[in-house]
Amino acid sequence: TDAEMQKWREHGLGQFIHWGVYAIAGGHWQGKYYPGAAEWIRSWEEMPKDAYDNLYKEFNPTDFDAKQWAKQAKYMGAKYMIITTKHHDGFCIWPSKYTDYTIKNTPYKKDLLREIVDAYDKEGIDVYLYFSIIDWHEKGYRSAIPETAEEKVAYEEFKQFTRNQLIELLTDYPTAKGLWFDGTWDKAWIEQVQFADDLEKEMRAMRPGLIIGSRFRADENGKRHFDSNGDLMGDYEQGWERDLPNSIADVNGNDWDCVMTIPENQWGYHSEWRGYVKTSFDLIDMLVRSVSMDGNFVLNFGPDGKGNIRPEETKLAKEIGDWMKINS
Ligand code: FUL
Repeated sequence: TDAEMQKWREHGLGQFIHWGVYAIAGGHWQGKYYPGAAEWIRSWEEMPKDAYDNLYKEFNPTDFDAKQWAKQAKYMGAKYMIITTKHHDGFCIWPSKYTDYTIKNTPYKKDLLREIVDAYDKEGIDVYLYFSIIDWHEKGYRSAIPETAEEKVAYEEFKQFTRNQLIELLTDYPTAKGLWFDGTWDKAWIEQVQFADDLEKEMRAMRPGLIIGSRFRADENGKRHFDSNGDLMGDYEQGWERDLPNSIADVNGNDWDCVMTIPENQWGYHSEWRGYVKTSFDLIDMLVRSVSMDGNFVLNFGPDGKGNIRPEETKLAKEIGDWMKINS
């Protein structure tokens, strides 16, 4: 509704967190450097899929302290945060009852999402749930349009699974303000217009005021990134430096946020950043430009497998926070 969107529009700065079992690998497998985005390592041909799918058995983030994360975000000046509940690998940081591939079955056992939501709520930072439609772990998931009868049945099951998980998230984490979708570019999903429409209606009826990211309705032309108004938020994805609008005219009255990585195209934890790493000067410049063009700027953090936010990120959060104290 208007009141919720109005609040979202005024946020200015947000925090994104990509965290999951890929953080254990940290962009390496058996000493080999993975040049892609760390959270994509499962898709690398050198990464054995079953090895990846068993990594969660080692996921034990004993250094994780949600309160400390939330305090740091607060100091930085973030008014909202987006947390990866499930990335493309399918691992759930909440104990979903629809799959075994969750935090519950790791040595850590406890509900990470609950700890995060509670800690950020306490700091007065609105929480948004990132959810990937791509799910490499689910049998029924397909990127291409299902063809055989068997594939079709499996894909229908996958759609119901997706729906169940979304309803579960909205039910069990009622303070979350919205959903930030990803991985909706698959041919199989793009076809599901009616299903997506119905699901969107169902979610909105359950949770009046819910904000839903524009990627939920992807189209093949990449339009998903910047096509929102009303209670959809559009986004520019900024793994690289491309795509920030040039002027307010480009924005065309739409709501948008710019999600930004600190190194080049790394969202999840990669132990070895290569290439250009943005400075607080760069980030503040992008924040100011985003806000001046009626957008929000969302800075991404990728904590490691133990739950530590890396020192480089902590330093930037502090520098941005110092600047915000004087200038915002
Ligand atoms: C992309 C994903 O593929 C990346 O891993 C990351 O999550 C980014 C925000 O969105 O589409």
